[in-house]
Amino acid sequence: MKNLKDLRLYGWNEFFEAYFNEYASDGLAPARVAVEHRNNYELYSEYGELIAEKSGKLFYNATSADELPAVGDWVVAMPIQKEKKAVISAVLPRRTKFSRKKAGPVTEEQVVAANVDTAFIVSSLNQELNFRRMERYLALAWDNDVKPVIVLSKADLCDDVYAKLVETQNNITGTDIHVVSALKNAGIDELFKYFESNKTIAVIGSSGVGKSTLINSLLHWKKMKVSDISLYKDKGRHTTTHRELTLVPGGGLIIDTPGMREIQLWEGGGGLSELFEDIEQLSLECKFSDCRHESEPGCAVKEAIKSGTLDPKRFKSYRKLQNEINYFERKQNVRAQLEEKKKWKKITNEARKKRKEKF
Ligand SMILES: Nc1nc2c(ncn2[C@@H]2O[C@H](COP(=O)(O)OP(=O)(O)OP(=O)(O)O)[C@@H](O)[C@H]2O)c(=O)[nH]1
Ligand SMILES: [Mg+2]
Ligand SMILES: [Zn+2]
Repeated sequence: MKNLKDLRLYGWNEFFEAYFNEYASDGLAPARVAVEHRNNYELYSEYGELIAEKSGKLFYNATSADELPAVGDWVVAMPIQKEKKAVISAVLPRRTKFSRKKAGPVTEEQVVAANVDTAFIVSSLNQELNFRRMERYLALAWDNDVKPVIVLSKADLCDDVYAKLVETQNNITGTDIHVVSALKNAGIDELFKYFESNKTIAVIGSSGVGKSTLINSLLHWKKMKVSDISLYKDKGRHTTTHRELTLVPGGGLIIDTPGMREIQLWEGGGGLSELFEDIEQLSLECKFSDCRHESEPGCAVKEAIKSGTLDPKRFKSYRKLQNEINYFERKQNVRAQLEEKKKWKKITNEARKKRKEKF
C-alpha cells in the first residue's frame, strides 16, 4: 500500500479523513485495526501491516473499555517503519459499532466490531432455531445503524431445510434470510451481493455455528482457523479467540468474531420499534398515549391479542426486550452516579490536602 487510494479499499473515507486531519502531522498515519490480540494489535496502513501497541496516554486516559481500539477501528498511529511496528495514539470516532455488555459487576460496553456496514447473523440449521435470540441480534444491529442479514448455516446437516426457512420467515421480518452450507460452498455466491468495495461486514453468532467456516468459504478456503466439531462437545471452547478483519477478493472486508454465548443489548431505542413495528403501530390506537398495555381500558394491543391478530408470544418477547433495555439503562445510570461520586471524592481530597499544606 502506498497511497490513500489503497486505504480506501480498507474502508477509509471522508468521514475518517475529516477527523484524522486534526492529527495529520509528520510521523502520524491513519491505520485500521485488523486483528485484536490480548496485548497488541495488527494494523493495515499505508506502510503495510504493522504490529502495534497502545500508547500509555491512550491507555491511561481511557475511562472505559470502549475507548480503546477494537477491530475495525481507524486509529492514529506512529509507525516505526523499519521494525514494521507502530504505536497507537488515538482512536478516530466510530461511524457504527457492534457492541455488547461486558460481563462483570458493572455494565461495561465491549465493542465487538467497529465501523461495520452489514452484519451476517449466523444460526446453525442442525440446532433448534432460537428466534428470540435472532431478534436480539437484529435489534442490536438496527440500534447501531448496521444492516442485519440472517444466515442459516450447515444446511447439509439438516433434512427439513425448507420447513426451517419458512418458520424463520414467519418469525423474522424486515431482513433478508439466506440458507448456506459453507462446507459444500452452497448458497455462498448469493452472499457476495452484500460486499462492496470499502464496505465492512461482521459475522456474528454463537460459538460453533460456522462463522469462520463461512468466511473461509467466502475467501476460497485460505484463512480462518476452524476446529473439529467434536471439540464443541467440550463446552466453553471457542475456536476463534480474537477478532479479525480481512479483505475479500472482489472487494469489501469481513470481520470474524469469537462466538458469543449470550448477547446482551447495548443502547435501547430505535431498533425495538423497527423490529416490533406492528406493536408500536397498535399502541398508537390505545386510548392512553402512555398505555403500558397492562390493564388500561381501551388498550389496542390487548384487544389485538384477544382477537387473535397479535401473537401473545410476540408481545411477550417485545416486553422482554423492552425490560432488558430498561435494565441496562438503569445500570448505566448507577455507573454514572458512582463515577460522579468518585470524581467529587478526589476533588474534596485534593482540597483537603491543599488546606493542610497551607496550615
Ligand atoms: N457439516 C457442516 N459442518 C460445518 C459447516 N460449517 C461449519 N461446520 C463445522 O462446524 C464446526 C464449527 O465451525 P466454526 O466455523 O469453527 O464455527 P465458529 O462459529 O467460527 O465458532 P467460534 O469461532 O467458536 O465462534 C467445525 O467443525 C466446522 O467444520 C457446514 O456448512 N456443514
Ligand atoms: Mg470462529
Ligand atoms: Zn395499550
